[in-house]
Amino acid sequence: MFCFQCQETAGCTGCTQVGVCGKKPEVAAMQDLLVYVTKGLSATAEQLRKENKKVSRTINHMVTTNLFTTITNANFDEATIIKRIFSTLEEKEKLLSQVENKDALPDAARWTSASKDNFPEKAAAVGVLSTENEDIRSLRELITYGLKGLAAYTKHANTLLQDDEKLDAFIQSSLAKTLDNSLSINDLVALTLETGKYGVDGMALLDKANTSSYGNPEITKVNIGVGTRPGILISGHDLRDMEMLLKQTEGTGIDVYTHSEMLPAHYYPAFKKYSHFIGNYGNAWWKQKEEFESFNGPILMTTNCIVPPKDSYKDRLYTTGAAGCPGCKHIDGEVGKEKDFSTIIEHAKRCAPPIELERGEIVGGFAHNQVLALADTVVDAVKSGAIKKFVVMAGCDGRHKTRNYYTDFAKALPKDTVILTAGCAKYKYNKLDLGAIGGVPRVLDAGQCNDSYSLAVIALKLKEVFGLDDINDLPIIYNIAWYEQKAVIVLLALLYLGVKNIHLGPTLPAFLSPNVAKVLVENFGIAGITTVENDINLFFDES
Ligand code: SF4
Ligand code: SF3
Repeated sequence: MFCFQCQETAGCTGCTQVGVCGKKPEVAAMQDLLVYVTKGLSATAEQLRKENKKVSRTINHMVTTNLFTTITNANFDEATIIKRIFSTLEEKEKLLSQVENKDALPDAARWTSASKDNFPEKAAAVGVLSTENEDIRSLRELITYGLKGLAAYTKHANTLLQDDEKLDAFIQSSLAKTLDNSLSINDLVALTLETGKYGVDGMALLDKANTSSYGNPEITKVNIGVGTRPGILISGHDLRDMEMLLKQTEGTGIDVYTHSEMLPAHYYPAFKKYSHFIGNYGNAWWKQKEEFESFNGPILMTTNCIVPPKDSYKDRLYTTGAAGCPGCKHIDGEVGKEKDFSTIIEHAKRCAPPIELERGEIVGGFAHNQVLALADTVVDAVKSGAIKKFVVMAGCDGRHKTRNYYTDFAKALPKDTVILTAGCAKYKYNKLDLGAIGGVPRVLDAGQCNDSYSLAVIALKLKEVFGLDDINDLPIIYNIAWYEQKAVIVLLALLYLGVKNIHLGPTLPAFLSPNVAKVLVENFGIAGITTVENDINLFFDES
């Protein structure tokens, strides 16, 4: 196997024996093949569009679900991935029969196999290392990972019945371009930036889907303690699953808690009416081995990040959507239909209540609508000098000790700074008592990683309010933590919006070749992180 798509890749170069995430070589191989056949399906769909034929929503959803399945920590189940490869090949054959100019298609569109016995050999031939030129490989992977993140956000929007054909067509044509040997480095750099543009569109679509379904997030105090009844813990990013679970558990005597990236569900008005929606249990995804153990009840993983579970609670772990884990029960669903969570609810009734980890409250809900409602207060605080800088610390959390940098960095920030966050990166500092400035908390949590979109909307609004021509003239520092591929699309979206000098850590992506890294450094001022002391000096001397 060879995988280097996430920040925790072995030795900062690539996982070759087994994933640091727990991904086994056979699963890695089937993921590589699923990406390949999805590219083949996309190239075929792209050709059909060129021939003015319609591509169905089923195909669009298949592409996004397949890509989502291969995101870090989303799906460890080889059998599910093989099933997806077969159904993708089947759909592709149907499309292929409608293509007039088959000569225009790449090998990936022509390859098929009726038996899975051929899969390992093909997978070995089409993995990341099959592109020999390291710069082309780097750009192809950067684009593919950005598209994986974009596909995940698109799928969430699709689940809430929001589709954007242009977005799907872009995802598919770009996947096809990653197979095209005639594209130059410059072409691929341009495609990388275009991916960022669609990243903004994808996050905007999801924002519309979430807020039109559940209202605009508002300032909310979230309980981090526990109740006395058995509970179900729900994690991941899918708000439609959240809604269905809350509805189906109402009046059953079962409480519902969020974990990790599902915490922002508490900020939505539509979910506040459920009295059995108790609070958030625990921390970011990587602490689940201890926290799922002590939760005592069943856990529903709607998306990444899954840590392959311990036997002691494996029977309590359920997956749905693109998520999957061998030995865990999967709840199927269809867009527009209600899923049936009754097995999980019945399971919860047999369980003990959760063990208390902590007590208290955390505050969040500072997505664009809420922050813009506070705009006068915020602008006055900036004008009076009470707030000197905003520090965007959005992104992902992870298990490596080096990430304690972000806790120390948050603590070391001058008291006249405000942290803008989104994603599970927040768990590194959202329980610190960092205080408030004129009633505005010093940590403003917009929501999930996709709500980084909110941070961009806020920045653009501030630019307008202060009458600036350039987003980079705002008193905003970007010190972003990344881990998986959703953070890649967030990064590309920020680059597209013209944001410069983003610091990315705890390490730069292994998939950036020295030349590609140089392009990002020279054109966008992308940089890594060093020590808290150095970085604080750097950020606060710059102005
Ligand atoms: Fe390694 Fe990350 Fe790939 Fe898992 S997802 S195999 S940790 S690079
Ligand atoms: Fe976290 Fe996986 Fe990225 Fe949505 S849950 S931010 S790491």
